[in-house]
Amino acid sequence: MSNLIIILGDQLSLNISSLRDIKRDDIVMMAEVNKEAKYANHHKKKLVLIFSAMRNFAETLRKKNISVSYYKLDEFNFIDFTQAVDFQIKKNKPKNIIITEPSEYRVLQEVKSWNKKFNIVVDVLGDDRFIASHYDFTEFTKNRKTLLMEFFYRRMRLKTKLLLENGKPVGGKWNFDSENRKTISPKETIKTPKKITPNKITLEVIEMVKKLFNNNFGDIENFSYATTADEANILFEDFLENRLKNFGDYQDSMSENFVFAFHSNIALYLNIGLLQPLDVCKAVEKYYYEGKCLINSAEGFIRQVIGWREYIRGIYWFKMPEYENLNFFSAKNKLPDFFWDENKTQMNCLRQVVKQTRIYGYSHHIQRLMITGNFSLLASIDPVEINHWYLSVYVDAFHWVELPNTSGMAIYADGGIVASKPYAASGNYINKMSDFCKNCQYDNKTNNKNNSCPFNYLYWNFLHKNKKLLENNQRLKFAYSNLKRKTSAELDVIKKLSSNFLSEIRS
Ligand code: DLZ
Ligand code: SF4
Repeated sequence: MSNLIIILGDQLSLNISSLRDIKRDDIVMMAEVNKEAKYANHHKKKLVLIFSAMRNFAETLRKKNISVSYYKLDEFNFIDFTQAVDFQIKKNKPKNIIITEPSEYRVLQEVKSWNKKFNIVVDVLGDDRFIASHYDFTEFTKNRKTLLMEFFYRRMRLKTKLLLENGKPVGGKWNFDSENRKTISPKETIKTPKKITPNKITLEVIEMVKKLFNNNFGDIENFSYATTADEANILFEDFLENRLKNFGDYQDSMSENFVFAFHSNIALYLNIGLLQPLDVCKAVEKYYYEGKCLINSAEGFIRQVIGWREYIRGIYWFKMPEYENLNFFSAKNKLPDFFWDENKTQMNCLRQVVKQTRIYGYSHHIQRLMITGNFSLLASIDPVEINHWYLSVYVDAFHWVELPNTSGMAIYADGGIVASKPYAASGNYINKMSDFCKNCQYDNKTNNKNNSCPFNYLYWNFLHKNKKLLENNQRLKFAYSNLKRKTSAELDVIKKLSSNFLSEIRS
């Protein structure tokens, strides 16, 4: 009797554990299902990416003489994975089910129900495409007062031996974050990333998404992302050759004039399995050793992949399911409409970021953290609403990576598990790190006028409102000593402007 191997939409890697011991008569099942397609208002390009990459992966398996049962959404219209599995079991009567552990809590619960429901052995294998196992992360958490990323990252450097010489970090320190903060001069020329021409499968999926998901967020036009491992490698090579060199210096910089800047934009491929974390890090390390980039670029890139990405996944599994409901500031405001339509705000920074997001399903990490995230923090947006937004609009967003990045890093809803302080900032920071303010109708220099930059008064309002919760945080000492210098008359104006602004976006 054959086994049924299930491959999920973010498990598109030939080296995945579920395929490792595949036998000749085993059958692979892949299914496009309504529940996954509809649990968020997924960006149209995200749906195209996932369905096309799934269909392309099925073809790759078939070329290796593996039998694949593939269920398209517009042909089978299955409700969820369980309905697809039920159909498959009735058709093939497999001995066992084999599956690599789903990356998301919700899906794992569904998989766990199959043993009882179908009276079948379900073999859930670990996902060793990640560098840290669940065991590694639990070991890291033992006897620790805080779970900050830095110490976890050092363990990952030791484990992978990346940028390590005789057990010591290359360049003399572990972290070059302080050298990642230059702003890009308008004179700088940046080669725009290579584009992939959609293949036949992608064109077919585009038509399906237009038909079934026409009202979802985002533009579907000009889809040029990779949908196979070979194509993703072409795009990664393009980053290595043309952008890695400057990535370190400028990774925090933001501008109206560029979208991807010197970023790699490979999270979407890592997260669905078209690229492997260790492979991309080794390629970057090689570039550094060959003298083709400086340490701040190589270390900055590797930190994002083996440090931050793995750490976020560790936090997700360590803290779920409670993590989803955390709301440290009891934030309750609704997400403003302009998060879905940039024309509904005059705040140029938000306008630009939402516009890029609508077109590409992408904005880089500082835009996510310091523009949309910072705004949501200062404006007390309900964590459920802002998490749903991030999960929907970014092509790389999956629950395991989106939730801790948003609730932990961007809006501090977890009360300091991930971040050592809330990343609250006034318009001053945005003005320093971007060119958004020069084309904005709001005045970045003041916080007490009707046309003052809303980030300015919302920032002081936030600190004032949450004084009890935050004033003992050592990293906010400077901010609170500045707040103390404000007169009560100044604070009254700040509170009034904030309340007016918030009541406007609430309605
Ligand atoms: C995000 C997504 C979407 C939109 N659709 C599917 C799908 O139809 N079939 C599938 O196997 N996976 C899909 N995914 C990815 C899943 O939501 C989820 O992230 C993974 O299955 C891991 O838990
Ligand atoms: Fe954003 Fe304020 Fe700058 Fe306008 S002035 S772009 S609202 S930070």
